[in-house]
Amino acid sequence: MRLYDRISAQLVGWRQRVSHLKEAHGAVKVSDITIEQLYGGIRGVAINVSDISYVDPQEGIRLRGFTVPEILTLLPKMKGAEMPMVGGLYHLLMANEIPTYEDALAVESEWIKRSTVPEHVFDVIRQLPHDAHPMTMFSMAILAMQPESVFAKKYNEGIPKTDYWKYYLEDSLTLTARLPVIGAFIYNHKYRQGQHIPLDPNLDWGANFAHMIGKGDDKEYQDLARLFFILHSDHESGNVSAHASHLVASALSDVYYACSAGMNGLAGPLHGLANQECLKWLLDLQDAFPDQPSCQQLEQYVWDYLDSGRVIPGYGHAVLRVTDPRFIAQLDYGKQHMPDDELFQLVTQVYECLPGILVKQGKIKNPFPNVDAINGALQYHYGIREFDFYTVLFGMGRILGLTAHAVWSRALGKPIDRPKSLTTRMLEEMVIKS
Ligand code: CMX
Repeated sequence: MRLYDRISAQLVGWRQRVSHLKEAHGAVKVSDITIEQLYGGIRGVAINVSDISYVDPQEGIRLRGFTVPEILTLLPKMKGAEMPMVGGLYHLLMANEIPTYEDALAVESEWIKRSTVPEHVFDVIRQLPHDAHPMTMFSMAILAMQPESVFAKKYNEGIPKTDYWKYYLEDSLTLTARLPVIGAFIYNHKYRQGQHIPLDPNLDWGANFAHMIGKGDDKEYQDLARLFFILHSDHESGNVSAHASHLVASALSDVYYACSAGMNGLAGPLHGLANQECLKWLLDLQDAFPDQPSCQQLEQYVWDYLDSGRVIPGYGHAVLRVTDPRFIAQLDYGKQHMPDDELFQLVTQVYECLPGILVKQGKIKNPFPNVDAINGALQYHYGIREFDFYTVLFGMGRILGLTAHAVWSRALGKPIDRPKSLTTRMLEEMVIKS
C-alpha cells in the first residue's frame, strides 16, 4: 500500500527530529498560561504539536504547508473535474507530499475496495428515532464499526508500540472509505424515503457521495462536494473535534472510538453545527427582507438578534483574525457558479456589512466570517436543503484530518494526554503570593 510505504520511508527522520527535541531541548519553554486563559478555554496556549496543519491568525489554514489556493491548484483532478480528488488530499495529509495523479488514484481505489459497510451499521441508524439528529446517526454509525478495529485486535494480541501506527492506518483507511456510503445512507434514510443508490466503483470519493444522494448527473455538485470535503478536512489540532478525537486516541482507543468522539464535539452549535445555524439565520433574514437588506437594515436586525443573547453563526473565530480562506474559496466558487442566486447574494451582502456591525458591538475578537458562513448556502443552491445534514458533510471531511492526526500521533509515540487542573483556592493563593 503506497501510503504505508510513504509514511514508513519518512518515519526514521521524523522520530529522530522529535527525539532530538525532547532529549536535547526538552526544558525549553514554549508557553505560559495566565488565570484569564485558564478560565477562558486555554485560548492561545500551545498544548499540542501538529505537522499536518497550522492555522496562522493572519493567513488561515495551511495543510502540510500549503495554502487553500495552492492545494486547489496542486492536487490532481479527475478528467473533466474542476476540483481535486479527495484521495489526493488524503495522500497529502498522511504522506506529507503533493501526490501524483497515480498516488491520488491509489487512495481512491483503496477506498473503493474497503467501502462495504456491514449491514448492522445501517440497522443501528434505522433503529434510531427518525427525527434523531443526523449527527447522532453519524456518530453512532462510526461507533458501530468499532468491533472491526484491527488495531484493537492486534493490541490485545500484543504488538510493539512502534507498530501501533500501522494498524491505526489500516483502520483509518477502512473508516474513511465508508464515510460516503454512511453519509449518503443517512441522507437517503432521513430525507429521500430510503431510496438508496449503490456506490459507483468508477467514481472518486467526493463524486461518489454526490452520486449516492441522487446527484450523479450534476457535475457541478460533484465538484462542490469535493471542494467542501477538502476545505473541512483539518484545522490544526486545537479545535473541539480535533482536540476531542486526539485526546480519546491518546488513551489508545482506536480510530472508531476517537472519530465518534470528535463528531460529538463537532455537533455543538459553537463548532460544526454553526453551518446549520447559519443557514437558518440567513433564511430568517431573507424572510424579514425579501429584497436584499441594506447595511442599515441589517444593523438593526443584528442588534435585535444579539440582544436576545445569541451569537451570529458563521462569524468569529478562536484563532483567525482575518476572513477565513475556506470562506473565500467557497465565495469564489459561488461567484463563478451561482452569481444570481438570491441566497448567495445575501451571503455576500452580509459579508459586506456584518464585520463593521460586530466591531461596533466591541466584544468579538474576529468580526470576519469563518467557513460556516457560506457552506450551507452553496449546498442549498444545489437542492441540499435539509440543513441539519450540513454538519454530517463537515464531519465526513473532518475525519480525513482526525485519522491523519491519529496515525501520526501513534507513529511518533505520543503518550496519553493528561494535563493538570488546579482549584480556585490555589489560584487565589498564587495571586496573594505574586
Ligand atoms: N456573534 C456575536 N458575538 C460573538 C460572536 C458572534 N459570532 N463571536 C464571538 N462573540 C462574542 C463572544 O460570545 C464573547 O462574548 P462574551 O465575552 O460575552 O462571552 C466575545 O465575543 C469574545 O469572543 P471571542 O474571543 O471573539 O470568540 P471565542 O474565541 O470565545 O469564540 C467562536 C469563537 C467561533 C466560538 C465564536 O466566535 C462564535 O460563537 N461564533 C459563532 C459560532 C460559529 O460560527 N462557530 C463556528 C466556528 C468555526 C469552526 O467550527 O471551526
